[in-house]
Amino acid sequence: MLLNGVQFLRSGLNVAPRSYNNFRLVCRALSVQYGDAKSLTPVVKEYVEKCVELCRPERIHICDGSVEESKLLQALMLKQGTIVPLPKYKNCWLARTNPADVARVESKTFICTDRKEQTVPVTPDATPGTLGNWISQEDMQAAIGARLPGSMKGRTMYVIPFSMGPVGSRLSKIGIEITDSPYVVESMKIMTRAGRQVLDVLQEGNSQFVKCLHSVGTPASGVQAQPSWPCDPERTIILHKPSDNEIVSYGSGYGGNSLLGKKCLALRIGSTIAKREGWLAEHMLILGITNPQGKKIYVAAAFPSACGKTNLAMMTPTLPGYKVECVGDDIAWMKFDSKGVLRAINPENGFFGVAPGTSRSTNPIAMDTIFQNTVFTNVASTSDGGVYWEGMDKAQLSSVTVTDWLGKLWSQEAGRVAAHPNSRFCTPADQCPIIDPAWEDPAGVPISAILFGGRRPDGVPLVYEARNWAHGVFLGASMRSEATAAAEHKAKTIMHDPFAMRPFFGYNFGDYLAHWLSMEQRGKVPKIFHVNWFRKSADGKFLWPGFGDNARVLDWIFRRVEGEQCYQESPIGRLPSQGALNVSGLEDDVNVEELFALSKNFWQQETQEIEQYFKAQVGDYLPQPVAAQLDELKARVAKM
Ligand code: GTP
Ligand code: SPV
Ligand code: MN
Repeated sequence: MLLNGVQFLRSGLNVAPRSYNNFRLVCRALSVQYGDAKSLTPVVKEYVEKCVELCRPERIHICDGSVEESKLLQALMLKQGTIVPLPKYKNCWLARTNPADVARVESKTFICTDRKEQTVPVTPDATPGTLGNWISQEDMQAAIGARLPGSMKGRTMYVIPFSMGPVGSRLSKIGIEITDSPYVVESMKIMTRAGRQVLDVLQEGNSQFVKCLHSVGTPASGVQAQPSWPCDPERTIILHKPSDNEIVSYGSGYGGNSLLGKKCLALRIGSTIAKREGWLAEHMLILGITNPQGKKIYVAAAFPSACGKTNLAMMTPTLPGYKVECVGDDIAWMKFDSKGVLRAINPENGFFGVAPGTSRSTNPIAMDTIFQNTVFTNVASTSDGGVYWEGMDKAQLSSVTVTDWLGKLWSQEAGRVAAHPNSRFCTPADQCPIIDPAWEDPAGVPISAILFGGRRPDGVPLVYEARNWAHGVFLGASMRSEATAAAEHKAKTIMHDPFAMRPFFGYNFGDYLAHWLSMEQRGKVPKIFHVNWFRKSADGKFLWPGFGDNARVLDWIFRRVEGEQCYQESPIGRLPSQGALNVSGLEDDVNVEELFALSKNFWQQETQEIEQYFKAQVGDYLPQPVAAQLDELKARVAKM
């Protein structure tokens, strides 16, 4: 197929574009003429060619990952108005998106398999299903056919080779993201290991990679509401085809919709690879904690989006003698080693963290991380070249004017928020002052405990421990949490979010549960806990101070991992025994009794709700050991 006007820009160098008639020729010619193109393996070239034929870009840019390349892209985005500089900090930028493109769109996210039940449980009652959206091969092709042809017309197509996990590690996976958004390129260069070195690994015979095609698109009308942030919100769609390790995302430039290494590769496609290969790809932070005796363990924790992973991963313990170090804040890939130890890597290279609520008092470590080499999105800006969001120190506002995330002048009396609730910072992980020394260890870190949790204003105690592995799997399966701004759900309803993976499962949740249960046969499984920092009193106030004081909960968990008998049985699981939770030195009075109170009425309703959910959403796919855990819980609650 002949493609006119396809030009090639050698990445990082401001060389004059060359015209070719045929992209195949371009690739062949480049492999001779340009060093970078030579490093594209035949399979990568073939994929790039296919994308060119489909999307018809004006130019091609193969990313090398260099600083010079970033400078080039920043200059381009400045010119297009996509970003503005933040001169108060070093190499920091602010992007304001189209207000219709501010979060993940779960309703427009699909997994494509031959049969529906490979993607989601198919049950008579599941209308609609809430554990993912299935799409047929034909419908996926049609969706692509209706959107992608010519979608990059007039734009540059960027080819981003990236590694999820340390480059070359046995546990890492490679992706090639093709995108028409320079903002995505800059963000991917922070969030993943991207550039030349990844192509070298592919060249060394590891030809496997996940195909990630992304286009911000153009509305059917042909008119962009906000030219500085092109997108097509009406027709946004995010497609995954696990059998081909392929992702196609159209219409959104935001976060998990467009940075395809994150949720699309590391979780949705990742979970299907993990199932095949016998490991776990999870929506979990990883932290190292050292106790006052100098002993260190690693903990992984799954909380739904905007429920506290980044904050826990970087916390500053208020308990004397404890130290927390951060391995990752969002995703964990965990695999048993030959000795049966569960080892985890953080496949990411940066943090895409929620800005609102981040402050010196809640997360000083994040504040020490994010004010250099960072791209902020949808936060407010200040007239002295800085940023502002809800929860940040207000004292600084006395001497500046504030422009909100929509670009309008803002004041504290405005009666609206300055920053979008899902506004974020995108910042390199190695800038974190407490990044763990082993965070890039290709072997991963040993995991001693797994935490599940969510926003539960009522009924659920601060912490409890699973009785055994199957009970722990049941705790993950029955997780619920208040909806947040990370996706399009509006009301503050309590949603089921099993394993914090509801928006991220790559295959049938019933099979996922069976896979989790099978881990017990593969090695030494960690202890499992459920935590809830968000229980509220009758007057609507948080009962627990949270943040650094969550170290008090980690202390109890640490002692349980060490085998200390500091627990008592309860109908829902093991609670700290009387006085076992260290509350000494807490600044405010905490009503420990109310924090741990168990109500028979509440737990009867909760178990009924879980039963209903399993029946409607999981049906016959629910593994028997999980069903048995629910029956046992019901029986214990009945005796309360
Ligand atoms: P994603 O990046 O969307 O996956 O979110 P996350 O799980 O990393 O959530 P994050 O740590 O960014 O926290 C989200 C919001 O919850 C922020 O506004 C925090 O200030 C708030 N938060 C985090 N930890 C606590 C806590 O212990 N107590 C209370 N009350 N709020 C918290
Ligand atoms: C989440 O929503 O869980 C996130 C943010 O971590 S995003 O990358 O947009 O998915
Ligand atoms: Mn997340």
